[in-house]
Amino acid sequence: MFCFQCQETAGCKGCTQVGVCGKKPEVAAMQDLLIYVTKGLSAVTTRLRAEGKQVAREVNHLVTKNLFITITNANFDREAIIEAIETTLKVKAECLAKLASRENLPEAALYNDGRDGFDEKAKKVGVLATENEDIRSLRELTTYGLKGLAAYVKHANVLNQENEAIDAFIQSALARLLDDGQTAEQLTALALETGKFGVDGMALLDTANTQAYGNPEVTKVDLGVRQNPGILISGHDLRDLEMLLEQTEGTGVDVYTHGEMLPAHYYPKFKHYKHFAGNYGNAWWKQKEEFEAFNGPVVLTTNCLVPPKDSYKDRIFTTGAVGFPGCPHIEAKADGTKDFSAVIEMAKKCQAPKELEKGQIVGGFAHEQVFAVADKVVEAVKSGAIKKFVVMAGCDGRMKSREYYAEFAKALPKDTVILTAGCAKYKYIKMDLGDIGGIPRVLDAGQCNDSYSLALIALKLKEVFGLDDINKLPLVFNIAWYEQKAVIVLLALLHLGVKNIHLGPTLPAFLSPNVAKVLVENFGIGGITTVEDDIKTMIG
Ligand code: SF4
Ligand code: SF3
Repeated sequence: MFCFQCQETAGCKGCTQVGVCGKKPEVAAMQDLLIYVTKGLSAVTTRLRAEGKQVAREVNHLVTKNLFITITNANFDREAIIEAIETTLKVKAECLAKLASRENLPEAALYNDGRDGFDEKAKKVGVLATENEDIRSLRELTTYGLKGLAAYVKHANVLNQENEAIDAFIQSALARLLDDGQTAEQLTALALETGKFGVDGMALLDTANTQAYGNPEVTKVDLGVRQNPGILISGHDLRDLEMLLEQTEGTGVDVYTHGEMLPAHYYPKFKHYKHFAGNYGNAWWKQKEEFEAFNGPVVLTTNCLVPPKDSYKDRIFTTGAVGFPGCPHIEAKADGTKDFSAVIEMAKKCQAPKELEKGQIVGGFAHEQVFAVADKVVEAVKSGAIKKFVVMAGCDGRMKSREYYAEFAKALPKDTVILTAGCAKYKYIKMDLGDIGGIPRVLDAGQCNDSYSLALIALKLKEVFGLDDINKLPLVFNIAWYEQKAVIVLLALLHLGVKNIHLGPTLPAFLSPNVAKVLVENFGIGGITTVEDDIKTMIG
């Protein structure tokens, strides 16, 4: 196996024996093949569109789901991935039959085999199949951005928001990644274009979430537990949460969020559920201890799943793109609804969660909420009460080096405000960093995709201050990344013209020296050093 798509990749180079995430070689192989056949399908659908023919919505959804399945910590179930490959080959054959011409289609578009041949084929189509390291780097940078984008589009789709232009782009980009004729310049342009669609994808999801559940508002979220048995729901899918809340109402079972589901508490619609109890625990990587202590069933709606310990494995349920062998998977029915009754029945027989902590945290500073207090914010900047905003969005992770982010937040001068989104916030959101004239020093916009909100806030500030360039704002970016959703957020920020982003705790292993050089020279992207030095360079 060879995988270097996440920040924790072995030795900062690549996982070759087994994933640091727990992904086994036989799973990695099927993920490689799934990406290959999805690219093949995309070459066919892109040709269909060129011939003026329609591509069914279900095919678009299949492409995004396939990409989502291969995101770090989403799916460890080889059999489920094999089934996705078989489905994709079947759909591809149907699409091929509609084509007027198959001329010059890439090999992946025509590949067809049974499962007995999958392992042999997988050996030839992984990341290392591209020999030139710069081309490989650009191809993977784009692929990972597309995976993140696909995840966000999928969440929007389940809330009935569609954007055919984004799907067409994802597929044409995947098709171009098969094309050996693409130069480094063309692939660089493709990576940056992916960022444009990243903005569109996050906007689509923002519309989906806010239309369905209202605009996030400032909210205090309980960290303690109640007396009833509970269900813990993790991941990013708000529609899954909604169905779970509906189905648990009146059952005597409470619902708690974990990790990236925390921001659900900020949406008005979910506040109506009295049994929506609070947030339990921290970011994904602490789940082994926290799921154990929770006592009740846990529903994983997306990444990040850590291979579960036997002690609580029988309480893990997966849904959507997530999978783990031996854990029941809740499939959506034809109308998109899901039946969580098995989870609820299990919860009723479980003890209430063990309390890990008490208190509350505050969040809900997405675009509308911040726009509502824009005058106050602008005043604070003009008076000098706020000297700088520091965007610390992104992911958390288990590496010791990530303590940097907790220390950095603590060391920031008191006249700075942290803007955050994603699970990176768990490094500092429970610290009492105070406020500036009533404005909390940590403003949490929501999930990683709500980085879109942070971008809108920055654009609004640019407008209010009459600036012609977002980089003239008193705003610095110190982003923590882990998986591929952070890659699309990064590409989206580059598309919006943001320069001098600091990316840590390490730069992606998939950036070759030459590609890294291009990003440094054109966008001023840099890593992190020590808290002390970075405070000096970023804050001054
Ligand atoms: Fe390694 Fe990350 Fe790939 Fe897992 S996702 S195999 S940890 S690079
Ligand atoms: Fe976290 Fe996995 Fe990235 Fe959505 S849940 S930010 S790491």
